[in-house]
Amino acid sequence: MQGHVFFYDFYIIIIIIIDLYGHLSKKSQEKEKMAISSDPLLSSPIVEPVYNRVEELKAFDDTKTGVKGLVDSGILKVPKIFIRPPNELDYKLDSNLSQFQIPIIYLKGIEGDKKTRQEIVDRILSASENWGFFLVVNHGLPTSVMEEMIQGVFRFNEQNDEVKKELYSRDRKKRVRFFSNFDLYTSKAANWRDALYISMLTPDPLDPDELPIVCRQTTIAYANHVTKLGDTLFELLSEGLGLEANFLKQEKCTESCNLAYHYYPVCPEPELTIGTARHTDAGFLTILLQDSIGGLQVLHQDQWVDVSPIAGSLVVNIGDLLQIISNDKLKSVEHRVLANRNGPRVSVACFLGQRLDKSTKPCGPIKDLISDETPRIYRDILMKEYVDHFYSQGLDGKSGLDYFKL
Ligand SMILES: O=C(O)CCC(=O)C(=O)O
Repeated sequence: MQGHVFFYDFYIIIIIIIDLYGHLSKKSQEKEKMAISSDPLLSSPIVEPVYNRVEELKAFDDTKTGVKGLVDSGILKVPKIFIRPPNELDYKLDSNLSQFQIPIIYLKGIEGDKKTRQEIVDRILSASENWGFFLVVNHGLPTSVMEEMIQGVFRFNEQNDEVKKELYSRDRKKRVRFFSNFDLYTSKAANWRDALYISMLTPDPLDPDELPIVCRQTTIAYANHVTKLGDTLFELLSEGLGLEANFLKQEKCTESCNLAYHYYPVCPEPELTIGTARHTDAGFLTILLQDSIGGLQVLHQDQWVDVSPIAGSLVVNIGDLLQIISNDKLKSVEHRVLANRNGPRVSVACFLGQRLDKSTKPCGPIKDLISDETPRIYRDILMKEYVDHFYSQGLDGKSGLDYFKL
């Protein structure tokens, strides 16, 4: 009997110890979990003992399949490397509040009578001074070329990963390369987009065989048309600035035509990240083709204004270097692209400017635009110097203009 009682007591003590241990370990697990899930930035309550951003960026980069690769793998949460800082997560609040409408300019008639041309020049100048952005219609690019270009970007991104991986590179010397986030390792948060970058240079045309076969013909056709439009816009801008029509062209503003084919995959939590962070463009002029999804916004009078897609139109914006040489008359304005649940979205940006590799002539404010009333604002700089500065800063709204002010 005594032996039985002793055994029973011993049994009770063991049960209490096990229970106590279980309770304590559950408590400590809960504590650990709470410590982690109390972070408002975490999109998922998964226990992550240590977050090593550089390692995660590297792991993402090593996949060579970009953001689309993540989406294809079935993720339902935005990984932490893409999550914007808390103070930048309020973009829904400052979007679409305004009644502003980006200027739309009809280019039909530029070759006609002087009066019509002058009216178009005046509108372009006013839009470039006040908005830095405008839409053009009747611009001469055939609708079929624009549609085929959009389809070409889809075809490139939606082909087999192994083909894209061969082009994946961060080497800026390569004239054709695929990558995700040129500033991946320096930005505060990665952008929800991938890009194919193609550098068409004058007078060294790209060997067409270097272009991905799925968008080869369409790229050649599109680049021909868009650089012609670039020439026309530089003529109209030159006239608007009171210069000879061929002034900006002679400054070799269309020597380099860099095409960026952007692909914005569908995003499961668009409110936590962004498609393209706010930035200004580094070159002279950008001509952008976008599909019908939307998401591009421009900062105007401190408000983000939608650049809603209009069928057949192209978006034009002034880059930093044109602001510099126009001595601040033309404005390079911040813009961004929201991530979205609809889509995917694609766009094609054509950045026009001087060549980086061969341009040894420094550029600075045009002499005719400097006067006692409008004194020189910037020092002379090399295109390469400016673009290197842009790459070292990355996106995120740190315009290089201040850096080059006198
Ligand atoms: O995709 C867009 O609509 C804009 C892209 C952009 O801002 C850029 O390429 O600089």
